[in-house]
Amino acid sequence: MKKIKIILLTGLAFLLANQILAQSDHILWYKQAAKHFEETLVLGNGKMGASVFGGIKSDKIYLNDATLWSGEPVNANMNPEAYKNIPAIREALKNENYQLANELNKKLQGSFSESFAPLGTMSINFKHKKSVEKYYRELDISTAIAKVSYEISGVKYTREYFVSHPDKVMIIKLTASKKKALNFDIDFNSKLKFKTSVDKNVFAVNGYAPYHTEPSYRGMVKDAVVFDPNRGTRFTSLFEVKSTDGKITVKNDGLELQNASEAIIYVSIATSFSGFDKNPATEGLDHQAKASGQLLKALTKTYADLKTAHINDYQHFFNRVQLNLGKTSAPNLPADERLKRYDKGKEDKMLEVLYFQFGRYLLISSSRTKAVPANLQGIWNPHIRPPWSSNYTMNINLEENYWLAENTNLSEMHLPLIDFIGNLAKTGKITAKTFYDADGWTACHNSDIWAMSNPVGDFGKGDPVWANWNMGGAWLSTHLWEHYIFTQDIDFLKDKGYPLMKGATQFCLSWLVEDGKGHLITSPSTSPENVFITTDGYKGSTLYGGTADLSMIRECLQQTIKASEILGVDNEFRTGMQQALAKLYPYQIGKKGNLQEWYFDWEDVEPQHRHQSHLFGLYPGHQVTPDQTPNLANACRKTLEIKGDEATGWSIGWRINLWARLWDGNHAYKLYRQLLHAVEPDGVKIKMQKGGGTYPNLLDAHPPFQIDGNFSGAAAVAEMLLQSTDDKIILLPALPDAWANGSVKGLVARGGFVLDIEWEKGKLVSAIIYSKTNANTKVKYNKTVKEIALKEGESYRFTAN
Ligand code: FUC
Repeated sequence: MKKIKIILLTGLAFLLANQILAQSDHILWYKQAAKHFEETLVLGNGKMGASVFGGIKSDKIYLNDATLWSGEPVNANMNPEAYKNIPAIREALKNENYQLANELNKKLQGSFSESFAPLGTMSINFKHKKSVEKYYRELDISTAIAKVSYEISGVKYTREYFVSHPDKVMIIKLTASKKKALNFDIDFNSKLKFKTSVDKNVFAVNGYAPYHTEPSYRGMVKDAVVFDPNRGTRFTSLFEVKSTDGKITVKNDGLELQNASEAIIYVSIATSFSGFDKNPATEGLDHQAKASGQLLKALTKTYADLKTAHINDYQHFFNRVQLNLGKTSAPNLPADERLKRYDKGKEDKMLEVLYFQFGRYLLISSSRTKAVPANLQGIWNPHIRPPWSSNYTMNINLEENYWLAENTNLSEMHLPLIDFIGNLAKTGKITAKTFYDADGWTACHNSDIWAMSNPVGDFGKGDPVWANWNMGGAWLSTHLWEHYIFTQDIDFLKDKGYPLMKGATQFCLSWLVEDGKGHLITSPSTSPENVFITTDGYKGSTLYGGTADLSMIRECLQQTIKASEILGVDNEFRTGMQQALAKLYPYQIGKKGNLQEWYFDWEDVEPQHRHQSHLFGLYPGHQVTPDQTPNLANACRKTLEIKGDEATGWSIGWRINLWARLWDGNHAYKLYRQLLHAVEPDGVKIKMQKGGGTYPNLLDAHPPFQIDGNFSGAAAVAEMLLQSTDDKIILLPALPDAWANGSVKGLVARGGFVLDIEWEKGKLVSAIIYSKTNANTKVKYNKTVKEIALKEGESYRFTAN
């Protein structure tokens, strides 16, 4: 009897440990407040960002607005005669004089981009004197709500924070379990210029961003951050407190609340940004009216209503995808300790699910502002000269931010990028003409909220290895096609997508030149951000016919051809595209069995370099697959093997997707674990080659913090479970042994399909394929291929038998 009791009790304890105390797949929690930015809980409504420290005596919250950048509309016509240097560069390259070509290439440079600006820091300062017990801080990504709680002398204090998209404000609710125990004041500080004032119950901040900020990597240059009261983007930040029982005092330096048991803080932000081509000082939005309109409207609602509206809005997107990777035996630990434990090789499937869903959480929270995509740090940045200006880096990072948008069922969050591409096409038309004497439009290495599209480098001071890359138009145009092929939105393709794709293609067609051996190539060319060694031992970056350029152009041409066929337009133009496509210099396999990065089979200065743009055709492109092009797939594999598994966060994220496309689930999984390598929060220390991973708040570490790794990591999980092309869906193409049992609901496949997949012991059980339109496709699992034709709203159950 006693024995049975013990067994029962042990069983119960086990159950409790696994069910109730088991690791969460949606909550990150901590036993302490954040000390560093990389420990804060990030919240956002797609425009306003907040990074919550949750401090006990003083709770710091970094505030951001996606539209607050340094700078003003860019003069795209900044170097009108740059193109005149092209014949000389081409001549030097023809003569294999790479050094001269590289020097001349510097003449094809313009100004640097502007920087994403930090709006400021609000602090909620408490009058606590005694020591604190039971401190707890969490972010629940199933509701997008953060919480803090603790006890002091038996009094329980709680805080609840969210940033609402429907109500456009940040809300913080504070409670104390004892009457009059809640006492705090609120103040504000900023690295920007600002003034505070009182307007009835509102503590108001009005300020402005620099009209120019130099990239941080330029060091201590003169006038690195310049302000002018009559220039730059303006902002307003309003704070109001509502309390049922406390006394509120509003002063010129902040707000004070005394003797309350409950309070709600409302924070409303607006900027004067009114478009990439509008001067934010003279043609800007009425930011004061906007901020106060938002605030007044929110104040009329109850806390419960605000919270319900926020959760409903957020979950409308978030709940579309559910991932289950089976049972876990991991104990319930705070996120920081959990990462460290996982880093030692321990199992924690719920953390793997959490990281995937966290990527989706971040995209919903940072990408809902028209034509303002998530930047290098999403929308969360405390630095006035942030790493790499927290800008849009288009030789990988901006595109990588959006790899998860379509396949993880967040297509609406792709739209800010798509509209931004529309802006880039406008400045990019001038860039194409003035820098490259070319038709259409293109964009280069960097951009910013002003949609700058010129090559950077401060008119000749930049190293062409990064400054001169000009394939932004070709790469970005693939996002337009992907948006169409996933959504099947033909109106989008006709009205918005195709015209922009055509413009990007026109640039490619007029930029291509003959190599003298019957092929088309780019000249000059660079391959992000790698350095070759010629057979003579010269180390350089300007060459002709780089593989990365050609694979982006190939993808752009293939997709624009298909789009023109679907729309039944531009027959003659299509013939031109087809002819060019057939003449592109093909992929080459090098003596090491690798996919050649350079026109010739040259060595690399850094064979393990983080960039791998010449593998673009494998991922995110669709030119290389293990079954259709096995030799090229093997060459890509060889390149990845040479590169090894250590890299920066974004590079690891990309490599997971590359291995997934090689259908090597176990290698992809190995790198997924690597992406979750625990990195200490240490501010802005930069590591260029290795050391990528994850900070305690689950944000990606380049290092420093860069959000692309989060997004590509999430995209890669989907890519391991489901791949698709225009006419094929592949089920579980790269399922790792570690994920033997599981299910996923709501992943999206090209062709307008939504899938629920279930597997056991590493084998498919079934897949339900739901069609959003009338469509045909082939469904493949291992060797089984079935053709299906579905009407809008119909679904099909696929089993492997
Ligand atoms: C490119 C990369 C760096 C970094 C920066 C934002 O220049 O080479 O690693 O991600 O962009």
